[in-house]
Amino acid sequence: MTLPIPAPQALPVLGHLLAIDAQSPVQSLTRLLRDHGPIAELRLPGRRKGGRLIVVGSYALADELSDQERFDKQVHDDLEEIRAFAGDGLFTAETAEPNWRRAHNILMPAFGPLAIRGMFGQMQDVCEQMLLRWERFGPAAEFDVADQMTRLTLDTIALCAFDYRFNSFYLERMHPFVDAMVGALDVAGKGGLSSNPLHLNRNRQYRHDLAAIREIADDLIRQRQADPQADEKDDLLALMLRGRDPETGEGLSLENVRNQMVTFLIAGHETTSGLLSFAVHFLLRDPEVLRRAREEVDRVLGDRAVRVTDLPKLTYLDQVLRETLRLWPTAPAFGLRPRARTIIGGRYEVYTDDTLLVLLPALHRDLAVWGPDVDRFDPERFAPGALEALPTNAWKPFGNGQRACIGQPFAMQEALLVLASVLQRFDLTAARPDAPLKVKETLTLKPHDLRLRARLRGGTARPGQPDPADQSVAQIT
Ligand code: FDE
Repeated sequence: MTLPIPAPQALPVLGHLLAIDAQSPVQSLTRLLRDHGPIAELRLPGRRKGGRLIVVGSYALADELSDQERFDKQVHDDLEEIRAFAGDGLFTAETAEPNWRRAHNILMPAFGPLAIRGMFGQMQDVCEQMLLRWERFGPAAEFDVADQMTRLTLDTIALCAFDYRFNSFYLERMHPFVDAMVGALDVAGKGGLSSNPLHLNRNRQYRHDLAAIREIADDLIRQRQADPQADEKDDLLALMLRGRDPETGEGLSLENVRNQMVTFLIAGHETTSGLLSFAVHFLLRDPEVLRRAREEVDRVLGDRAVRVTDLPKLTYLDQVLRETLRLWPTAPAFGLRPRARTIIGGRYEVYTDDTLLVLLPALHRDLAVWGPDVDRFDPERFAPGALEALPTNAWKPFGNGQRACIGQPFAMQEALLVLASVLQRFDLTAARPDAPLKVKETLTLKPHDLRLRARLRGGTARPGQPDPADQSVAQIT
């Protein structure tokens, strides 16, 4: 016997539109599931995909849906909109599109552990720029954490992947590419091109932004092709241009390379920036967590710069990052569809055109897994021992299976390095300690208007400066 999927009270025409706050859909859906139960069918006007939109937020259902034999990634409505500029890049491609597997096979090695270690010096180079800036502005200056972290993560992915410098820390306004990307993401989040005549300007700006994104990416490709030393480079772009899929011997078209570049810039910066910003929020709010984190940094690093070999020893910081991603998974949902008509949860029938949205902030607050104090920030949940005891598929901030995040090791290495360097060098304080956390939603989640002050720590004059003799650190020029 199957049952209809429970739907919250709906209005005619508008369906559940009013139950969902347009400014913070993820947070309102998370509350909705908490009150309504772990599965809900939502009726929303103006959806692009056929089929139903079904949101799930329990461990039991997420575990069942993580079976790749039964479910495949669904490029859900929001991702469909990003296709306007990321095209058939990895994030927005259907698994069945030939370009997905081709690019996946070619680019996987570039994100393996060894390759990521090789990017450490460039990550440190960008991190140094941020720290130096904080130092120069001095202890009275207030920084918007998400703004700083976004400059950092954008510059880092561009430098590591394409050997290109956005130099965001030297510019008041961000690089035109960033403006175009932020503008386009914003409009995409509102549904893309609009038929409403009042939106003429918005549409014009959107077309302009899309064209700018393509032009800048194409220009980077042309510069690389014209570079006499291009053959010596072994970054992601080089691999995209030269790599061959071992299964088929085929390479990527230039159009697909451009789509991948845009994809990596988008996927590689907003999410990691949010992760670092939320981690800073939790450290500022919890003196005991901050004390333990800093104790670890001082014990492992002392006064010298972080080396890539230190990272596996920063186990408490790693716990802090994982717990941060539990409470605020910055890419907050992923979509699945059944490969064939099937029954989930023992009683709900689902069809191949349905979108099943796994809502991560709800999954990560399932009382059955995390206990009664799910809202409490507690890195001990990921302590050795506790970590192994967690059920598979209870924590999914990087998605699932073959369509999981290719950038996970990259993002975690970058976040560890940055947190460790910041704690080593500065005393941090919240500039507005009483302000409650506000979470801003675009496609990703980020703390809104979180501000900090950073005072250089006493003792050694400038602890943690990379040592030029150390092979594993950046050459800072
Ligand atoms: C992916 C991803 C995912 C899945 C989605 C879906 O399914 O739809 C997720 C959930 C994620 N990702 C998450 C994240 C978080 C963080 C921090 C990150 N992420 C980061 C990063 C960095 C980089 C570079 C990246 N990332 C990238 C990426 C890509 C390319 C992708 C797609 C893959 C495939 O193939 O599909 C992803 N990512 Fe991430």
